[in-house]
Formats: sequence, C-alpha cells, structure tokens
Amino acid sequence: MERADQPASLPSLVYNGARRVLSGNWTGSSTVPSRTLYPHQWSWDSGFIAIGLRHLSPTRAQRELETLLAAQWADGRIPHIVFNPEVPLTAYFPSPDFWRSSTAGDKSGAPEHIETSGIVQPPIHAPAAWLVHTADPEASGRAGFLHRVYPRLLAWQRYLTECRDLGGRGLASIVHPWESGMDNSPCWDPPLARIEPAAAGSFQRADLDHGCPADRPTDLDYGRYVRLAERYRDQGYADDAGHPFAVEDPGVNALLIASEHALGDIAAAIGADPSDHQVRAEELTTALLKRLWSPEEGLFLCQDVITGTQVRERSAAGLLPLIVPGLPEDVAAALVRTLRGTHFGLGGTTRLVPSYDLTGHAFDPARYWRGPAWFNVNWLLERGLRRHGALDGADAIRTTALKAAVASGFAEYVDPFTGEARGTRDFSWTAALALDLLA
Ligand code: 9YW
Repeated sequence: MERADQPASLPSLVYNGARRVLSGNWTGSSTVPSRTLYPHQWSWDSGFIAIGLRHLSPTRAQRELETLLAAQWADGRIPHIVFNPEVPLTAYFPSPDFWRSSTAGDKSGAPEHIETSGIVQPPIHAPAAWLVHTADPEASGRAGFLHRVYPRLLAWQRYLTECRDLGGRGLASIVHPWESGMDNSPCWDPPLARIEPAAAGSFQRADLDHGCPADRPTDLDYGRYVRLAERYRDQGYADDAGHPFAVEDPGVNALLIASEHALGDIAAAIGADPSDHQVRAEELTTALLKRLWSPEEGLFLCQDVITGTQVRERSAAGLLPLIVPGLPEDVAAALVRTLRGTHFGLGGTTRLVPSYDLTGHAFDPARYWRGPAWFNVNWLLERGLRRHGALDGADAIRTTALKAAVASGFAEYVDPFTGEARGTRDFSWTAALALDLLA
C-alpha cells in the first residue's frame, strides 16, 4: 500500500493514468485515438488499444475489435477509419463525404450503413485478437470470441496476401502512405514525388486546429495524400485498376507474418487446422528476407513496386521484422546491432527508438514520422528484442517507455533524445501499450 505522503510509484502512475485515458476515450463500443485530433475509430490503433484494454476488461477489448470488424468490406479489407456519425464532418479531414465508401466502394463490397475510409492500415488485428483471448481464455471461450473473429481475420489476411500482392512477389503492397501508419516517413518521399498534389485550396485540413504545424506533415504532403486517395476512390477502390503508388513496406509485411502465426494459434484453439497458416507464414518470411533484407545496411528496406527499386532510407519500419517468429538468428542479431548503432542510438544517444535514421538527411526530432519516437513502434521492438533474447535492450525500452508515457501525459509521440512530449496528449495507444508493458 502506498501512503498518502509518499510519491506514487511508477507502476501506479502508469496504471491509473492509462486507465483514465482509456476510459475518457471510450465511446461505448470502441476507443478514439484522441478526443481532439482523431475523433473516430482507427484500425491499427484499435488493435494496440485492445492489447492494453485486455488488462482492464477483456470484454471491452473484444468489443473494441469486433466493432472494427463490423465495418469490414466484402473483399476482406478492414478500413483504416470507421466514422462515428455523431461527430461533425468538420472535425476531421478527410471526412466521410470525401471517402464516400457506401457509394464509391460498392464494387469492393463496402458496408452500406457505416461510413469508412477506403484504404487500410497495418494488420495488427490477429495478434491483438489472440492476446485478448489469452487474457481470459475461459471467458473468451464461453463468449465464442475466437470463433466469431477468425473468419473475418482470415478474410482480411487474404485481402492483403492476394489483392495486395501488387508486385507478384509474395508480399503485400501499400497504395497510400497512410496505409503504412507512418504517414510522412521519408521512405515515401521518392515514390510520392511522382504524384501531382491536389490544389492547396481544394481541401481544408482539420489537423492543424489541434496540432502544432511543426509536429505535423506539410501542406505539400497533404496535397499528395489527397490526390492519391481521390484517385483510388474514383476507381471504386478497385485494386486491379492500377496504382500510381505501390510500395512493399517491411513493417506492414512483418505484421502480416505475425498475423499468419496468430491465425495459426487461433485456428488451433478453435479446433481448425493451423497447418496452412504455418506454411504461409514460412513463405511470407522467405519472401520478406529475399525481397527486402539489406545485409549491407543490417536493415529491411522498402521496395518501390512501380519503379522496381529499393528506397534507400533507414526507417524504424525496417527494424520491425524483429517481431517475426523464426527470423534467422543472424538477421535478428544484425537488426539488434543496427538498433544500437549510430542510426537509431538505442542505449546510447536516444531514450526511445526514433522513427527514422538519426543521421538521415530528412531527420527532424519533432515532425511526426520523420524522427520522433512512437510508443507502438517501441512496444513492437521491445517484444521483438525479448523474443530474440536481447533482454537488456528490451528492459531499457520498457523502463524508458513507462517513464516517458507518464512524464509526457501519454503523448502521441516524443522527442527521441529528451522524451519531451509532441503531438496530442492522452493518446490511447500510448496508454494501452504502457499498460501492457506493465503487465
Ligand atoms: C492522420 C490515429 C492515426 C494513426 C496513424 C498516424 C495518424 C492519421 O493518426 O494518422 O490523420 O494523419 O500516423 O498511424 O493510426 O492515431
């Protein structure tokens, strides 16, 4: 028991703070990433949020995922945003009247009665569903949770492995920078430079009403994001009608492999045959290593599918394959060396792993995915380091992330050197993943 006159311990500050953030951001059926900046449901946020929520309420964590899955399209895609009809259109851009999913996406089987975006985000959902189940397997079994989500998660996986294998190389491509979850990563600069931006006056950003411009993407970035999304919408969100932007991202593909493994666990738990998932996980891992591994860099690199060239930028996404079960030990060891080296500075110059190369030409410790440290990336790396036995690195991230989460007011991202808060505060996945690190 802590005494009233004693300072609260770090675990209790994390637990109480995270609980407050997650309750405040709960809408009754899902959790908004942030009440101000992101007032709807986001796909990969909900996965991370469910992973943390399971420690407070496994039932609510199930609900979080099932609310998202209820907005799944008939082609299997899980949209990156599910819009809350009660929120005014001006609160977030691009709003439902931009995406027009219920009409423009009818060929791809968008839901009729829920408005969503038409693009996707990284597939964290099968691992999240599995972790939510393990929080209370008996109650999950009684509720039939895994039986209900498995077919939907399977359709989502096959959408990515089949409709999105745009390079025909056995990996999934993203068709918009937002699909990586790392919106303005310098990795997108070369493929995005080919896109003619939408005219500045043709759309109105809402993010700058709540965020500092120096912490956010530029207007030029937004013009290109808008142009790409409009084009995809105008082709009915079809994937066989050509894409001007198609990139194989190692972060997305690492999560795709982790998902195939999680689907295997789920299949086995509900009495289905897991062997197809095991085979596919191996095939995906082989393709990831063959296509995206750079032994010279000790890092996975993105591949621009349109030009057939490697994107020579070092991003934290290239470290995320550390989470892949069965990654060859020499590759894992090289990734750990890269994490500790001059480009990412773990255990040396940085407090948390930056989103982009510290020595890179585009590095900026304040601007979104061009340098700041994000809690979801650090959580994934903590898990990966632990998986590969690099326990001191995992422990260092864990301790620093817990302190930084509390000290920053559960910030969206932080300066990687100082831990100073950036972006919005009371951010849901920061709270949820701190809670999970505590467990
Ligand atoms: C936006 C909600 C989302 C995250 C993304 C992050 C940001 C949305 O916020 O994108 O409007 O720019 O980049 O990863 O899911 O938290």
